[in-house]
Amino acid sequence: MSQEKNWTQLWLKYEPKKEQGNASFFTGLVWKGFDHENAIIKNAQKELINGIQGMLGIALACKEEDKATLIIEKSEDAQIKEDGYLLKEVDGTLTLSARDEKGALYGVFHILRVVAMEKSLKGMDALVNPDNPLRMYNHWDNMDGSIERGYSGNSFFFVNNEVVVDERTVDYARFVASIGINGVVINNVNVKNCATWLITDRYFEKVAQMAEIFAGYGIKFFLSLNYAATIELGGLDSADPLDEGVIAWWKEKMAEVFAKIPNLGGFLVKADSEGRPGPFTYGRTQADGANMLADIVKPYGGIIIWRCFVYNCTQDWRDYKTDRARAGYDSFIQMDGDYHENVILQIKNGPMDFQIREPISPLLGGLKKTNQMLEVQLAQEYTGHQIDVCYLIPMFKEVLDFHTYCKKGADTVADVISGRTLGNKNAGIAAVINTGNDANWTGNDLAAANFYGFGRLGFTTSLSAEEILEEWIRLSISTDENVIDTIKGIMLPSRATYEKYTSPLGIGWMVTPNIHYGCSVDGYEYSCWGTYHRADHLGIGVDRTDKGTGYAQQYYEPNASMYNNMETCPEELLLFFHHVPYTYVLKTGKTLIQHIYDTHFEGVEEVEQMIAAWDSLEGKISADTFNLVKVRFGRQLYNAKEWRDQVNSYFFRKSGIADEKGRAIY
Ligand code: GCW
Repeated sequence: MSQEKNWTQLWLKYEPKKEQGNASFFTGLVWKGFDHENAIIKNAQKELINGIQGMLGIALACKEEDKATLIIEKSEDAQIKEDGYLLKEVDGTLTLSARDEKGALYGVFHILRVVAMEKSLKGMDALVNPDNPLRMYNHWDNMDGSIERGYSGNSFFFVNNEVVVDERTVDYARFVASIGINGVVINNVNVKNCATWLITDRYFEKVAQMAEIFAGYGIKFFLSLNYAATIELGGLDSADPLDEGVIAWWKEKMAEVFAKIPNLGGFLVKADSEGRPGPFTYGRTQADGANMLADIVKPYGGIIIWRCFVYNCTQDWRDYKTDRARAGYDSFIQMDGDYHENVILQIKNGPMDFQIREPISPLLGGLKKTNQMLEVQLAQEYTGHQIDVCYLIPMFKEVLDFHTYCKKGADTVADVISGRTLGNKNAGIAAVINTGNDANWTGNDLAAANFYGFGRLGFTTSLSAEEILEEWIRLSISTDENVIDTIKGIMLPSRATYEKYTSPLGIGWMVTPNIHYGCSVDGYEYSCWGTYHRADHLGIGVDRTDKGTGYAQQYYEPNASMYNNMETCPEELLLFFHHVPYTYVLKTGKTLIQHIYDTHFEGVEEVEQMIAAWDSLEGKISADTFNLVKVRFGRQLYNAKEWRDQVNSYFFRKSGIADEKGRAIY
């Protein structure tokens, strides 16, 4: 941490490193074909110099060509795609070839990463093209400084309804660029109050400054838009997407906004969702709304990212027909093919809302003619608030690997969102980020693995969750093998552990309403949110088969039949799709009720093991990290025990069936 900064440098620490034979590559640097005045190139050069100075103590200088040991060149090589690079070592010279400035920047970060991990650059031969065209972070930051679902302090973008641009903005841009992120939405999708005014001259100056900093790191700047701005800003009485007056207002507004914010990539829109206005209010479709805005931003190269999180949040719990899980698909599928080329539909990974376990949204790949983007959540809203450790990359891997059966040979979610399925460019992956102005950025130091990992995964989808985790540990915590193994042992299974002590077999939602931390089995059972477990004295689960809500039929075959049948439904999702008797025997030979008891006891035991493993790191890692995480582990254990005892007692009381092992249930 540099002296004047009260925040850490995460995975870009640039502290002294073992040289591993790498020093010889940094005696003579030669740039070829790139413009030295280009902001991205300047930043790449600065990063390289600082990094190599910090890690190897070498003052990297530009030399004549015959003394080159590191060449960074602009290349037309067809195998190198947009944002991609080729890194190759031949006879002691390392060459980084890139098609564009961003590729050069990403390649520089690759070099720095290898040095920081204390690995060797010798024999390097890596062609790295990004898998996803758009790789975005979505901030849910409010202009008063609060963060919706933020667990790491306040916003570093906004304070007291003002936009903040400072050294931290620059560090943020460096961090996200270093992991390949190329788009950032800075404000909450729930656009209210001052945030509606971000597209006015009240904020243009600061917003444009931030956008320019981002541009220097290859990051497009995006804003969340208030769909009803015509009313709230424009003084019109409508936001009807087909209304001439509404269209004219937006045309004038967008001309102004794109002129004032040159690096603007476009907008993210949450409409007709959770009280936000939208086209449905005017009897129009989601496509009408998205296309209207998209047509208007098109001349400026802008895109409209339109969220699909549309559902009835005023449901009656007595109603067994309405199924929130169906809503996204039902609201968007009919218009497949009607969305214009610069609209991207952004779809949450699951049909409900970022639970620890959900099936993959059937809209992903369900749409066959529409640009799609996957939305995941790093902010641990339902997965432990960055108090509990929950490494989420394994879950995102499952999502990406899922076969939708939308197209032979290119049907995984990864295929769909990368553009491989449809051959489209407007596609990609977005995450609701888990950062705030805490010194360590993510509240729990270990939650930074998700911050780091999402970017790496978005760039290179084939990386395994373990590889990504190991990189992050080496860069952020220690290169000591013993430490690495210990932290891997804690974090790799942490999602499974969290799942064990919380809600069983895909049912979700047994959380404290509103805050979403801690157990409340019936907290949402009689609510308006469409989030029910339907437990009675005989069994639990929601019938989403063809005899129930019909949600399973939203998938292509063979998925539809697989989910429809209790015997073939993957057991981790059993209660999502079926209402199952407590006495039903699972593939393990255990009854459902015994499975619930066992997993809840195991979950707590696993947290205890994690804590013992963490304690063994005392003195081997930074004391700050050790102590901070230790405190959170204490809170996690308390939380896990509450979950265990409340869930087990609840089902014991409902079912009257005792635990076979006679453990304490209340
Ligand atoms: O899960 C819900 C959250 C809301 C959030 C919403 C969304 C930004 O509880 O806080 O609003 O999802 O994704 O729009």
